[in-house]
Amino acid sequence: MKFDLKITDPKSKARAGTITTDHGEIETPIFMPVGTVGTVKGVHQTELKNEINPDIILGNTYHLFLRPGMEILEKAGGLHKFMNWDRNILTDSGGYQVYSLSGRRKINEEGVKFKSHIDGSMHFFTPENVMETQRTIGADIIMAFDECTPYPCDYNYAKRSMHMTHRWLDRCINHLEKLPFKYGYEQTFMPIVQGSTYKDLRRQSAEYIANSGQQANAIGGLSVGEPAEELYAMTEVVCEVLPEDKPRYLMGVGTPINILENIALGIDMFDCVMPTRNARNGMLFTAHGSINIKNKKWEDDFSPIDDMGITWVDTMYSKAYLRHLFAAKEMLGKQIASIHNLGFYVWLTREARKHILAGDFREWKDKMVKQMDKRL
Ligand code: PRF
Repeated sequence: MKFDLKITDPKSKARAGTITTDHGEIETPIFMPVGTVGTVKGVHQTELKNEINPDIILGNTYHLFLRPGMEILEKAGGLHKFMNWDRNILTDSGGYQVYSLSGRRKINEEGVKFKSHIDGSMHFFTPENVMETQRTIGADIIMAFDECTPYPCDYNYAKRSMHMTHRWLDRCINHLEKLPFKYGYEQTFMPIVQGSTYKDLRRQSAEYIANSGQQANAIGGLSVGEPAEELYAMTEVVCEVLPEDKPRYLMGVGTPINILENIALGIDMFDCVMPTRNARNGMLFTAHGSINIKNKKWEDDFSPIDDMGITWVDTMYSKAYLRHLFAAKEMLGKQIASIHNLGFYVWLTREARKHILAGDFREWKDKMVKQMDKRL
């Protein structure tokens, strides 16, 4: 992987860059649509590629490990071939997904024992076997196995957990050295900063992660219920420590406003289920605020879903029609809303990049944050 930092914004810490991998270029800042089980929910690969047009999507080790399982993915020749996606893929390690299984998992120094949400079977993830699994899935970027702490989190727990995440990182790195790439292209490994909402722990963790000398770095443990101010405060201290010349990925963030504010603090990569999950519940994001399409007020509004939207669904269908599809519980409604929201998120990060390159990012960001903070 190569990262060219093209420009940094003089009035904020925003950056524009290009990551190059064996599956092509990723222009940053970037939003990565989430494709948990090898599908971006409700969106065909052709629509994803031609309409939404992201340079990279996400997959999840936890889900793919349980189903279809590693035997099938290995036979398929990896996830790219299995799902017919020839651009970049990043896989999360399962650190967050098993954390979300609270009550169905047990963490100790060795790893995490958990119960499958599918059939109740028991499994054990360790830093070592998660690296093996990610080799088999074959994403271009693979994540360290970490513990994502809850919010709020007791200081001593956060500290102990952070140190364990650091020890797990060393185990991931040691083990990866013994595991060759499986499919003829390179995989870039990303370590993850933890430390809950404590500045001293965040700084310490960022130093540990930076010193591990990997080609890109991630920040985890945020967007787990803390107020936005705490999220921004943590991003800020971590970005002061992480090296400038490597990409920074803020995991699982967030709303369109969270994304712009974190770009201003120096983040390059984002992912979140919000655009697709909220779409399935009838919530649309636009440049002028969010829309609950199930609301009665849209019943006879025959204007386009979003006349500024970048995808064909935005002007093809009216708000009244989309509202009707949700009322009738038709699956096309969820599909249209998913395409719209993903198109909007990808557009937003592309626009941010344009404004960083043009030198007016701060002004544009402040205007957009105000505009998007509305319910239409
Ligand atoms: N760790 C991992 N994946 C994640 C997170 C984390 O802390 C988060 C935090 N919001 C999202 N996804 N491995």
